Amino acid sequence: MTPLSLKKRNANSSSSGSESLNMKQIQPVVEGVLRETPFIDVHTHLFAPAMGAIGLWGIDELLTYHYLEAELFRSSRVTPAEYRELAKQAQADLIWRTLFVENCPISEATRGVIAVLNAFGLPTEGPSLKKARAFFAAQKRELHIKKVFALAGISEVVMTNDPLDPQEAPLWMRGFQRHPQFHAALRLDRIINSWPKHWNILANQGYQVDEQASGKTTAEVRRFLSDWVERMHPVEMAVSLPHTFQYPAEGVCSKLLREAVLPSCREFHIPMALMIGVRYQVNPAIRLAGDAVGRADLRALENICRDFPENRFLVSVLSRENQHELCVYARKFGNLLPFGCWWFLNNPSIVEDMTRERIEMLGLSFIPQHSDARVLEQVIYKWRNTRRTLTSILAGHYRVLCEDGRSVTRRDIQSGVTRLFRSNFEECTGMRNSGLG
Ligand code: RAT
Ligand code: ZN
Repeated sequence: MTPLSLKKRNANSSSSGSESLNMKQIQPVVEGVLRETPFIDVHTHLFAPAMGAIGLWGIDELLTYHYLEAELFRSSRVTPAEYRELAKQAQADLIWRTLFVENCPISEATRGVIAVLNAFGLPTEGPSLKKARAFFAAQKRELHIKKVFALAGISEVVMTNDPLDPQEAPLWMRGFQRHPQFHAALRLDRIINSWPKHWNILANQGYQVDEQASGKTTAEVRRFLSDWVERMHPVEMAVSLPHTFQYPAEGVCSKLLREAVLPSCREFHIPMALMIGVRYQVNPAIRLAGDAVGRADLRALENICRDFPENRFLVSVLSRENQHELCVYARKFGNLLPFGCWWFLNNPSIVEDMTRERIEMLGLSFIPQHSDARVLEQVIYKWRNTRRTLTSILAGHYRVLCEDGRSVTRRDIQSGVTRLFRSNFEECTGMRNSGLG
């Protein structure tokens, strides 16, 4: 069902929402509030419509999502090299045949495609993708985005914007029509994680930097960041970090964080999103699908949160084994806001565990989920799944609160859901006050 806007919902609401709910009423009210509250999707790989072809959408992109490519190589004898030789439609056909026709699409990522097809009334079975291709080809981009956001129950998304990406950077340099529902995030992986491979791009643009990050380098990286903040108006800076990440440490990564990136975040009053725990390219043959996970030493996070008390940090960790520690650190540091069940964690069984623990330890002071969508229509299934999983979890927590002697109202539930899926992020980024984004 299409979520209503906040305004419309309030107008439709027959009661003030302040009456106590009985045990039986709690779950349906939670379900309704989750359905009707438009969420902010705080981390995606989607792009504003005016950014053109780098924004992925439609059935062929949905089927060649790297989560599904990883599954293809488990159920087919095709090699990664043979798969790469195929044109996009042939890759999509192969994945459809292998994972959806010859096998039952029961995994999380395959079921997602089914849910998207179903949301648009398209066939979910059979060998041919003809109808789906015709449907997506007929969509007008702007209108389609509106429809998709409404089906997903989201009001806006945060993109991932890499200033050193050879396809993306020229778009920002030229300028394009910004879209109010697509916020920028200044993503710094190439600078923070692989400076030796990228410093010369900055040097060629006239910044006085060197490979060792000596001399004027950190001041010049700050100048670079300042130029990009002006260009992008990002709601945050962001980086994904390996499971081996240490702070403080010898080397360029620590130095750039300490002397350039975090001071810039402070200067511009924007948070830093740290996504920790990737083991990059354990199988390079399958490219984007080839990253894995490793348990990180979160004392690095402890050191950062303590050493930079004026900075705000949005943090997601990839290893399941790190989740408890992350909650403990969030209890120690008010400048740390845990977000999302990232990547390999975005499966209902794990989301359920993590979310229960976060509520028990942090109340409502975290952001339960982001979609990480790379293909527009994925937000439909990813947010549907989140709402489904969250309904019983939240209802359960409100019911035990009731049992323990505190009445619960619709208003409590509405303000809780709004805090989790909107205002924690709005406050952390200051996006509503600053006009950024
Ligand atoms: O979930 C994903 O698609 C990953 O490949 C990554 O994009 C990860 O979310 C990231 O932002 O680095
Ligand atoms: Zn991502």
